[in-house]
Amino acid sequence: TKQQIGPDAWLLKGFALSDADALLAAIEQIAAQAPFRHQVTPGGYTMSAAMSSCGAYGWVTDRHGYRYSPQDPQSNQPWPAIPALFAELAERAAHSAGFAHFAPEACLINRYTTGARMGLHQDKDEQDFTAPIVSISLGAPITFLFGGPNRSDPTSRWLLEHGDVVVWGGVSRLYFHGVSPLGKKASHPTTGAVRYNLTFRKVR
Ligand code: MD5
Ligand code: FE
Repeated sequence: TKQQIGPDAWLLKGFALSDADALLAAIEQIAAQAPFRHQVTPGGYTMSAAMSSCGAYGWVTDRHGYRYSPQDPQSNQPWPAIPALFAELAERAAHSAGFAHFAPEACLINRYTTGARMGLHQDKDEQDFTAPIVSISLGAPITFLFGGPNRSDPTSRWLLEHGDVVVWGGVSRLYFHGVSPLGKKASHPTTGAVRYNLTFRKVR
């Protein structure tokens, strides 16, 4: 089913379910080359979600700022390529939400364990805000918080479960959003108490 959660923002319930096992296997392969790490923000905070990336660019943060980098700063090697399955699925999801020909350049992979969260923020390190962002949730469920163009706007809450895909475009693309801490009882038969989120982005 397709639910509208904001202007040009769509929740595609279970869209990736039939590909979930293959996605998880691919994440494991990517992490063997570009291990999950807890990055530090410019403000000096260590992020509770561990991250890796694949694609032409990966999202990195350190004391100096946030940016997209063609290399993994941990290895000084290029990031692993985006698997064909990832790119095809992201393109299909974007298309079904009304965005034709989406070709992601970056795939950020977030890994949440119990208590990990992501505070309200905007994604604005990309140069092209006309391209949508596609997100795929795998593993344990989490509550997604979706606000508006201002930090102080009220938030709506949406449960993101294994296999769910969300597409953000248009003005929703710059709305504040985050996720609540992963619950102590949150789990999934395949991943246990772990949630993965893939976000596909056009960067340049
Ligand atoms: C997550 N990730 O579940 C969250 C939410 C991120 C991030 O926010 O930046 O990695 S996935 C939802 C999301 C991603 C990008 C943009 C928007 C929502 N949005 O424009 O609302 O790991
Ligand atoms: Fe975000």
